[in-house]
Amino acid sequence: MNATNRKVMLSAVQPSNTLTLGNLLGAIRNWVKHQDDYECWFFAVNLHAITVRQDPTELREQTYRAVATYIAAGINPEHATLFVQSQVPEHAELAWLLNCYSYMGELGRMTQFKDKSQKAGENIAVGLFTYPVLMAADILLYDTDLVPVGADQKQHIELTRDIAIRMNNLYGEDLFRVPQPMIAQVGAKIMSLQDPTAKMSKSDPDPNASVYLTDTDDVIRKKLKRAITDSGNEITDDDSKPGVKNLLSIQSAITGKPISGIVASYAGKMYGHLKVDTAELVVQAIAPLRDEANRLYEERTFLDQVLRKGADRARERAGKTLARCYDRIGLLK
Ligand code: AQP
Repeated sequence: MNATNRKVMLSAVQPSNTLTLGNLLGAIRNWVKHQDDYECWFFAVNLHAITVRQDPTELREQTYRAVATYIAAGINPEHATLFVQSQVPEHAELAWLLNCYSYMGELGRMTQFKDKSQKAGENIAVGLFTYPVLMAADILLYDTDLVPVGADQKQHIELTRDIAIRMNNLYGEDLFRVPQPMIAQVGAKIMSLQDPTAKMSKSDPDPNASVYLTDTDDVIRKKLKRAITDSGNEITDDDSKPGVKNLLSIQSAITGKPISGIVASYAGKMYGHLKVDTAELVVQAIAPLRDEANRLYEERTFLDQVLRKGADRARERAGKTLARCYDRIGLLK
């Protein structure tokens, strides 16, 4: 336990493009829900974002936009510590140490690396391979107990646990706290609107595949109307109908209603009804957040103040963990 006697929760999103409905339902909404129950650390992982090529101006702007989105979604920077990864150099420093205790074989088994390296073509950055090690450093620096993530990140948390346990065995059980993933029952995996067998991803080159948190109401309605379903017409929660299933789980994640009840309410109705209703629910969920994020995004002095305060707090905590590691490993500081 920490000074406040609350468990520690930590989570982050990459500012690699505008955040999506998947990031909101799979991650940020859960942060907001739990921010008063835990000691919270939420940040934008811009060092992770550069594992694939980024335009510098875009990266800077998307980082501000991500932070504005967290606050607009309801994260209170007075309660949770909000920061940007590159402003806390301890993350990169611990990542190097952890690299020396991580194995090529275990990193090669990460499904996200397999997916992303396929898309990267011939020149795959080493950083894409070691990305989960930086993520382990992000988590272990803050004595984290819980990491709320979408289902896609579960494997990376398991790797973090393996590295922490390995180093604790070598250097003492109190070196790292071993974290747990926290995966929501619904909304854990929102799928692409154009290929419902693939995850909705902010870096998907097809803009119609994702609902971005900056999309206007009309754009949201158009994207949902064009969402790929199948040639059938009965609305059921069936694995053979991934497009329909995705729309049902989006509705369930937004309203909190069980999928069975939503399916029952569509008896005798067509896919068109499901798409229109889902679009309206998504508009209601995104519109106020988008408008507030747009306003905050222009308030650079305020955002910089929040981030400076956040980075100071983060460095204080992270510095202690890093000093402990240097000492145990035998590195002069
Ligand atoms: N489709 C999704 N459904 C539910 N949760 C999701 N998350 C991402 N996509 C979905 C959750 O959002 C958090 C932040 O993810 P990230 O930005 O660190 O990286 P990611 O998982 O690789 O997300 P993207 O959108 O697919 O990013 P790109 O395209 O840049 O790689 C995590 O908790 C994740 O589970």
